[in-house]
Amino acid sequence: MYDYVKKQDKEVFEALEGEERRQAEGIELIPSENYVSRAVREANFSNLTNKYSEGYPGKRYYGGQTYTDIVENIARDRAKQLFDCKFANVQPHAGANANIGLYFALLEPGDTVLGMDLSHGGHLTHGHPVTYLTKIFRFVRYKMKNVDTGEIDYDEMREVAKKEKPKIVLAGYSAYPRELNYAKFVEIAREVGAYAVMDIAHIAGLIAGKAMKNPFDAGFDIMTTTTHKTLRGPRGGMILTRENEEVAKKIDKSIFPGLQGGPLMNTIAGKAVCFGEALSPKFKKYAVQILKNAKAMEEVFRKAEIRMLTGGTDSHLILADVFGSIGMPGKEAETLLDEVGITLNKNAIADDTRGPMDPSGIRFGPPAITTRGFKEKECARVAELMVEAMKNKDDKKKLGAIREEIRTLCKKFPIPDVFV
Ligand code: DSN
Repeated sequence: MYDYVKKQDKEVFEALEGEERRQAEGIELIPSENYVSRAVREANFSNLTNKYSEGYPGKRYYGGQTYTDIVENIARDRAKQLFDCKFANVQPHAGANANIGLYFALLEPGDTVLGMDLSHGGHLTHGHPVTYLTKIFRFVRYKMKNVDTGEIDYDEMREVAKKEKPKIVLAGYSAYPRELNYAKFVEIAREVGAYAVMDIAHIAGLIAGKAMKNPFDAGFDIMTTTTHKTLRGPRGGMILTRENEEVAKKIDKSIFPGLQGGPLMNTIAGKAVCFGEALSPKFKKYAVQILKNAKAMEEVFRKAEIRMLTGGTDSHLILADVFGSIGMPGKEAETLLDEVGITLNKNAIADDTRGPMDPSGIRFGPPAITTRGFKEKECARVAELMVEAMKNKDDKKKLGAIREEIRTLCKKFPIPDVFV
């Protein structure tokens, strides 16, 4: 690995080697991260990185597209099969581009989007005031009714929808651990003549692996996603349209030439390989195991009496109020756990009284360690070690022992190369 970088560029080589070591010897609990297979890595670093392919298969602006067309068609076909829909655009460079491209496809400047309140788990690209999107579109909000159960306030959502007349009713989140009542979203969207859209970035792998429900089955019109989280592909985005061809055409035009230039064909090859893996029976087992592992971690936190937002999880992530429960701010927990070899992220909790750079919570989950082969027992142990470390933050000896145990666990479960 990295032979040519090693010969040519020592500085970059050392950083790459360091990251290889960090990933191999540490426990990755950021719920939006994962490991890709060697096949996905190879496709992603293939010489398709040399190719310009503006346009879509069969309709490109440059010559030499025999193989790019093959690769993009495979990616699109597999995506459609995975998520049971008629149209797929696999060109968005990222989840953010997928969402931005979608807004521009369906909205005029000044139009309204109804999305999850950002402090209750929504995402930057769902209309955070720091994004340029808010200079162009209006974003209005719904929230959880009860932060201890995660129940969404669907009555409030309906009221806001009737009053504000959104063109998009947007479901989806980056820090909300429960499954939604998809039928309610569709019902409210239909009542006000809006598109029902779900950003499935976090749970795409769980939907593809049939461990969670597919929002298309409840009638959602469009789904946007990243491909690198639970779906376990290369970094990138995608937009799926259930059946409306006119909408799918608008989306294609919006992504190219509206928003992006040449697609990253090497990444699209990685997506194609990842979607092939996700269609395999092994992937279904993987998706189901993520949910079991998250439950095992939830149980340990419950016993340790650390408050979890929404009371726990139905998915791959847990949001814990460590400041409220043990007086440790999220940032301190993130740093402390990093030192013992456990990576996760500090995270705001619903209606957090602390600032976003030093919030009350931590967000974590088992998608990456499940790829390593961890089952409930190992995941529960990792959660126990997290609690032990946080409750013994000044005991250097104890923290050293935890670091050693993490290293041993990682050696026992090396990052695999082959997933199918
Ligand atoms: N940064 C991603 C996450 O971690 O949830 C969302 O874009």
